[in-house]
Amino acid sequence: MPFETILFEIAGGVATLTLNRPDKLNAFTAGMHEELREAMQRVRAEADLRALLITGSGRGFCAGQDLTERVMQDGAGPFDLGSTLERNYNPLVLGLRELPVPVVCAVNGVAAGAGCNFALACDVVIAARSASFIEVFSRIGLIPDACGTYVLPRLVGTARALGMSLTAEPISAEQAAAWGLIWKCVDDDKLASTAQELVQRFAAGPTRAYALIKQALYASPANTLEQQLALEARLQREAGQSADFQEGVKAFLEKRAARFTGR
Ligand code: T3D
Repeated sequence: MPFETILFEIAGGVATLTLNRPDKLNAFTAGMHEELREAMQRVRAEADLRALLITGSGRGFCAGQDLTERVMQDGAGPFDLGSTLERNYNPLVLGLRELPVPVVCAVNGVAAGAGCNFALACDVVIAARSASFIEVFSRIGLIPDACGTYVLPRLVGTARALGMSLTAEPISAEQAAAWGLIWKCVDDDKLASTAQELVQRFAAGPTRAYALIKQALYASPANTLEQQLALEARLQREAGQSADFQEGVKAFLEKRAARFTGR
C-alpha cells in the first residue's frame, strides 16, 4: 500500500523519510503515526541500511500533533494524552534512538511541538536558515513531550530549556546552532545538498563504529566516569574487531581513502 502522509524510499543504503502533509505543515495525525510505524519497521528490516534521512515537504518541517484531532466532542470525556504518547510518540523517539545507523534530520522550516522534539531526537540535525524551533506546548496548556524534557536540558542546559518551554518563543536556526541545540544551520538553498552529502558520507562510512558511537554518547549522561570508561573499553573492543577498523588502518598507512563496507 502506498503511503498517504509520508514519502519513503530506500536506495543505496540510505532510507529517506519525508513528512508529507505540506498544507498542514506536516502535522502528525493518527494515520501518519501508523505510516511512520510501518516505515520504521521497514528501516529496521533493511539489512544493508547505513543511514536514515528525515525531512519535511513544503514550507514547514512539522507543526506537531494535528490539533484538529484534539477537539473535544460534546459529552465526550477528556483525552488521555498519556496513551497517545505511549502509543505514538514514545515508540517513534525510541525507534530513532535505537537505530544502529546515523539518523540525519534536515529541518526545512518551522519545527513546533512534537515536530521540534522529533527533529531533536535525531542524531545530526541540520536546519535551513529560515527554519525555527518552537517548544510551542505551553501555548495550548501542555508540557514538552516526544523527548523534549529529556533532550532540551541535555543539549542546551536547564536555563535555555526552561526559557524555550515556558515562553514558547521561536528559536531561529542560527540561534539553535549557536546554542548547540542542533549541529548546523545552512542557507535554505543548501539544505538538501548538505543533508545528501552527509547521508552519502555516512552510507560509505564505518557503520558499526557509528552504531557504537551512538551507544556510547547516548549512555554517557547517566553514567559515572568509571562506568563510561568501562563502556568505552567494551565498545572499543567490539569496534576493534570490525573489518572496517582493519581497513581504516590499512588505508591510512597506504595513504589512500578507506573503503569501508560497514562490517
Ligand atoms: O495530543 C497528543 O497526542 C499529545 C502530544 C502532543 C504533541 C504536540 O505536538 S502538542 C503541540 C501541537 N502543535 C501546535 O500547537 C502548533 C500549532 N501551529 C502553530 O502554532 C503554527 O501553525 C506554527 C507556529 C507552527 C506556524 O505558524 P504559521 O503562521 O507559519 O502557519 P499557520 O498559518 O499557522 O499554519 C498553516 C496551516 O497549517 C494552517 O492551516 P490552514 O488555515 O491554511 O488550513 C494551520 O491551521 C495548519 N496547522 C499548523 N499547525 C497545525 C495545523 N493544523 C493542525 N494542527 C497543527 N498542529
